[in-house]
Amino acid sequence: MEAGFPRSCDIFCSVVDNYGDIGVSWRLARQLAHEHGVAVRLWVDDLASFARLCPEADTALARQICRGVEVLHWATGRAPVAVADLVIEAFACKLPQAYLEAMAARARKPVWINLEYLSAEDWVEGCHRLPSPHPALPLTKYFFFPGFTAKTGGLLLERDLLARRDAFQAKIIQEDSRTPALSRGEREFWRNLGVPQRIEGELRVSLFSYENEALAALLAAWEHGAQPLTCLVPEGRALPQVRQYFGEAGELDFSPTAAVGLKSDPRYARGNLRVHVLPFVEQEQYDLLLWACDINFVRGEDSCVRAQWAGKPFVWQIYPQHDGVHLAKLEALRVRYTRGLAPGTEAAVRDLWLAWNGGADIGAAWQRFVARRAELSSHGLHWAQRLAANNLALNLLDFSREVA
Ligand code: TRH
Repeated sequence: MEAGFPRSCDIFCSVVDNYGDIGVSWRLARQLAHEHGVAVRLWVDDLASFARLCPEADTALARQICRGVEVLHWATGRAPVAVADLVIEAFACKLPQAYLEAMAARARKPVWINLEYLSAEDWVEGCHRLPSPHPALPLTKYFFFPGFTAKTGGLLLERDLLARRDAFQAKIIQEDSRTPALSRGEREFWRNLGVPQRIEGELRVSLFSYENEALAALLAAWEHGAQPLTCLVPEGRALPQVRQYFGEAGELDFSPTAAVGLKSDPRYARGNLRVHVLPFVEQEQYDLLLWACDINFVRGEDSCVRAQWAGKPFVWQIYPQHDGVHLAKLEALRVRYTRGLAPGTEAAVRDLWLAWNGGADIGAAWQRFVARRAELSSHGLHWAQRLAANNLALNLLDFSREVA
């Protein structure tokens, strides 16, 4: 198959819950368009969720161009359009029947991919690239699994991300200075966000999570801890608990400032803990937050991957499922990620991840985790480097050429 294939791609995304589905779809869409010159159409059924990630999007428009990607409101009853070379249904969303029929009618059949959820479990290798013939139409769908090993589809990683991260994090050498030597990028980032610069000896933590039973105990451990700690909480599901911890009630107003589009307000302080609430920012800005913090609490799928690219120690709250199967998934990543670490460090990660996902005694687990921060920081950079060898967008394009 020629190198220029595929020239066009339709990504279909049905937003089930939260921001992970559209977060991954939007990231993939931009990568295919910007880095590989593919004409991408992103079909999304919930433009309001999309607009959280792409603030310039107009939720009233059925069709618009956002950052080089054609974004279409995937409304039921919409007339079929010309079928693309590559068709991706994100997370097993169901393609419209009319579109499927148009795919089948095309002389040269499009490559049809079901992009699956991310898991570090072993079974993924056996399911990645499996074909699934359509029961009635002359079409074959292929399962494409992101993952952490060479036999999976890999992870979404922008071409220049790690270089940008390194440039952002590069420390300025400051002789005779007692304050931490931050890079200019980092200093500007905090200034734009309205968050004070670090104070001596401070630990800076980002906290993106679902409602979490362990949150109050974690905040208490930080409040009473020996080290000053600044916690940055993006607006969202954890916020009511944070506010409750500080004895607040009522609605918050998140009107962004016109100048920078970011405003950090309100803030809380007690003991050694300061908390700043951040508005939900664009994905690129969220990356900067992960790069600028010492430790990141992340959730779901995409923010968990971004924390791994950040190379900093991270704590993952997995998306909970009724039957508890998520715990096996949590353990699978924990085992892969901690392989090769000193036993005490491995145990520290295990204990904190478990405590954060429904276990007990998070205060003690936090102390042990923080004590291992130096080892986890250098490990995180190596881990990111290792994962970077398996790039999902490249693999997807190679696979499309192979099966076309
Ligand atoms: O929002 P999530 O909880 O999404 C989840 C998971 O994807 C889960 O696997 C899925 O089954 C469930 O939804 C339905 O967490 P996730 O995956 O981290 O997605 C959040 C996205 O939001 C991610 O792309 C990062 C982005 N983000 C921003 O762009 N700005 C922000 O300020 C923050 C906090 C996040």
